[in-house]
Amino acid sequence: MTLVEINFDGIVGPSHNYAGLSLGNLAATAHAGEVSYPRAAALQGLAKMRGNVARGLAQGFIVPLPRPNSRWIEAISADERTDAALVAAAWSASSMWTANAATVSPPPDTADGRCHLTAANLVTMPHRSHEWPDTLAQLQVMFADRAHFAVHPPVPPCFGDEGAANHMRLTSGHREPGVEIFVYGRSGGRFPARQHEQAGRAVARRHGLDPARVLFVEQSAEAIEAGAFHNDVVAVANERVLFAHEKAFADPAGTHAAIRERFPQVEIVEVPDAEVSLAEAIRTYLFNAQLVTLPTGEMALVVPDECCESPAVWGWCERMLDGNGPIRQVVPVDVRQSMANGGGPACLRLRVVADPATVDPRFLLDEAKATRIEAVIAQHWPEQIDPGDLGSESLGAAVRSARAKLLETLGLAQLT
Ligand code: SUG
Repeated sequence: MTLVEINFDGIVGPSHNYAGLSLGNLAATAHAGEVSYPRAAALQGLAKMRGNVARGLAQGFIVPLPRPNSRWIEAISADERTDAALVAAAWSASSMWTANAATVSPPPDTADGRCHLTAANLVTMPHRSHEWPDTLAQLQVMFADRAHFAVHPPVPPCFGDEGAANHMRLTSGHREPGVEIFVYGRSGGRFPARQHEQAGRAVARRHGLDPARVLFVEQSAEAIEAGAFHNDVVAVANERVLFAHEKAFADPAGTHAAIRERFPQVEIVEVPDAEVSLAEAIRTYLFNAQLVTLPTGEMALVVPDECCESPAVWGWCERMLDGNGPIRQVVPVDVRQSMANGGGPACLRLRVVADPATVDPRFLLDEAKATRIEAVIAQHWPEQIDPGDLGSESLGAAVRSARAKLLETLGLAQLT
């Protein structure tokens, strides 16, 4: 068994649009009503994946879910079909942010030595609440090898669960046992707290995690209030490193102490608010970065281009690189179409520690397959969508047929 971290990116779907559906997600709200560019969005996402393949990292993907979701819209009464927000919810390409697809516990952490995945219920936002049945079905195909994977349905909908976006893992190496940190928010503020504490606890139990190597940490209310609707907007972990904003957690000192107690080797790279304000961190998505270990053993931070354009953020990155901290490279990528909906490089990927040989190979990416996917996107993805077009029959047909072409190319017609 060769366990490695595989990043499964969401291929941006052909219905990518800006409908302003996520209260508390400041970027999505600010861009509501703008024209989107699905083809450019999907090509940006694919270029990010290719960059990581070129860096020697294992890369996979998750295909877009069927949109518009006719099953869901048919469950809604005829009158409501004319409600623009419900129509937009049925058309949303939000499954592209695969960090919200599931929570993943790698084999070294679980009681039965399998990799456990629990699909997220995403109940807080209506447009995301109908993702899970198709996500679950796809995960079951991707990880059909029952000797190595256990794929679970979501936790009960009374507990909002947004998946890996609120989950971090610290370990001396991906194939070693880790400490899993489940971050949750408390409701009562201006914006919804999308991750419920009990959801994390239920996931930890069903994954068979050792209670001595699990932590439940409260996200700071100030961070949620400032637009950090998921913890991965203000913190990210990779192997022994935790990279976080000073105001990410409700009790930073207590959180650091609890982490050190369970994992003394941790290196905490904390960005002070005085150097990069919470608002600037959220605007640029510095923490919604992919913190990855390169084949050389060095760590790189794959950040959105927006970080380079911020004097405060880029200045901080340069000072970090001048020092002798554990993060040795900062790699900017252009994912602007996704960023405008509040989704950075880290939102676009689900991390799974597994032996690639045990994963359905149709979901693994190499350069030749990237070229085939690129051709389908270039030929079939709509060039642009005005939110006023959502609901149109001709656009619906174009979106369905674009997805069908992709599935056909990948040998995944069974997901139709
Ligand atoms: O759930 N945006 C997504 C962004 C998800 C980012 N994921 C992570 N942080 N892991 C969300 O808020 C906007 C859709 C719209 O408004 O049309 C949206 O769903």
